[in-house]
Amino acid sequence: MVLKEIRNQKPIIHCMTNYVVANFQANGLLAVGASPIMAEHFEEMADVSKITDALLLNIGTIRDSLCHSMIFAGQLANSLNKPVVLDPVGIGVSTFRQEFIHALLQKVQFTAIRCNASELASLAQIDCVSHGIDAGVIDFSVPKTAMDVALKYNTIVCVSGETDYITNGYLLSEIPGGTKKLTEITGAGCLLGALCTAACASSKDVFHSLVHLHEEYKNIATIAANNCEGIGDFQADLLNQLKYKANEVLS
Ligand code: ATP
Ligand code: TZP
Ligand code: MG
Ligand code: MG
Repeated sequence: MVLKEIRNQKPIIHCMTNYVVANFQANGLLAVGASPIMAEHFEEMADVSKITDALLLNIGTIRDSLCHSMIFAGQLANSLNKPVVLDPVGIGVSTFRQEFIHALLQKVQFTAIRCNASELASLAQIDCVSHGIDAGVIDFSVPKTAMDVALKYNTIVCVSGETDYITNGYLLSEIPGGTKKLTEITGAGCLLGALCTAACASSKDVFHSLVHLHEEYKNIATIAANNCEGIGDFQADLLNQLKYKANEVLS
């Protein structure tokens, strides 16, 4: 249903994102009927915030100019009551990323934070060694920590992995399943973050929309994995399946 809502609403999604996945995110958003716009310059944030329905802040390849633009865009979206989603990619990798994200969390109210388990640990200031930008060994309770972070920042926390956890601090959904092939391509998490942003823009019941989105994403990925031998084909078929699913729920 969440994909139907996105298709009906056709939200314009402002993605401030990393250069690794920008194209994949744009194609994934188009596949479900949303309209992506990638825009970063500080001077255009005011105009862009007026014409977009939701904002994604993904710090995967963060740099100076983007820091200022992200804070400004986040505050503009807050003042216009438009949803803002944070993907704190690799927050634990550098002190710079940690300090930037903690500053951002003081200045911008997020509708949802989407992350992997190591990124969740950094948000909660729990010691956890990540594997570069990927999740490392997890020796803490992911659902409990996600609930704590959701309460602390008054937001919805979506943690991805073999099992996904979605919580607003009070309600908690666990979503098993999916395919390991999702871990073999870059951008599976970042695309999910872009789709979360579209879901936030398209539904009044954001929590349940995010739960359904995570379920549908795992299901779609499983279909794509069964269709494909290699990861190149898998990445392309993930986009195909997103579009098929979004169209199927329309009819
Ligand atoms: P990482 O940087 O650690 O790869 P990410 O930001 O790419 O994290 P993932 O945790 O890989 O995000 O999540 C992306 C998608 O992959 C989600 O739909 C998640 O449910 C799925 N996923 C991740 N790991 C597994 C797994 N072991 N089995 C099944 N699905 C998985
Ligand atoms: N380096 C910086 S951002 C990025 C890489 C490889 C993409 C990460 O995407 P994902 O969705 O977390 O795999
Ligand atoms: Mg991944
Ligand atoms: Mg990620």
